[in-house]
Amino acid sequence: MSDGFKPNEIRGSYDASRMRFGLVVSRFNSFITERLLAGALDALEKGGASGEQTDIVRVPGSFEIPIAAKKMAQAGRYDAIIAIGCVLRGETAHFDYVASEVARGVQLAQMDTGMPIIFCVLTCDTLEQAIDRAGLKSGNKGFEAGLAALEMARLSSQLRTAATISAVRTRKRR
Ligand code: INI
Repeated sequence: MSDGFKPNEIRGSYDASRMRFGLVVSRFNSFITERLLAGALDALEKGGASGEQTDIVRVPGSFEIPIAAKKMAQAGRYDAIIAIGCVLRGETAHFDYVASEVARGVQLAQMDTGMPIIFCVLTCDTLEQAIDRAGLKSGNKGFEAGLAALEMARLSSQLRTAATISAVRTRKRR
């Protein structure tokens, strides 16, 4: 690659100014999800988001996260959404259904709507593992999700602008 070859690089940042965020939080295993929520809000606040720019929506369990997240995305009010839940493996097969459907549903919702939906749903074998990921040994996955939301909100905005610029360039070349 020659020194003169300088591709354009498009990236997000952690700057939340003028950005709106939605958080959908499962009440099931609230001992964990409330800690993840606190971590996510901490990251958003550090990025410069204000309370007025941020909405929290509560749902009964992780299985209900995708439908709520999709409706929030369709409302067109947010720049990014964070989905927060905690699925713990119990004695039944319920875990596998809930864990796989919430992951699939969130991915479908973001692909259908084009809205970044950050996946902050813990799927753990034990409560101890979940506690570790909700602020103890392994940091707070909610905080990491907050950072990802900041970055993806800004990146989406950059990509909208980049698409506009390239459309204008193409029109000029014609
Ligand atoms: N919901 C969770 O968020 N985590 C779980 O661990 C869980 N388990 O194990 O049952 C769970 N179940 C409830 C489920 O998400 C729905 O709310 C319920 O099935 C009603 O649709």
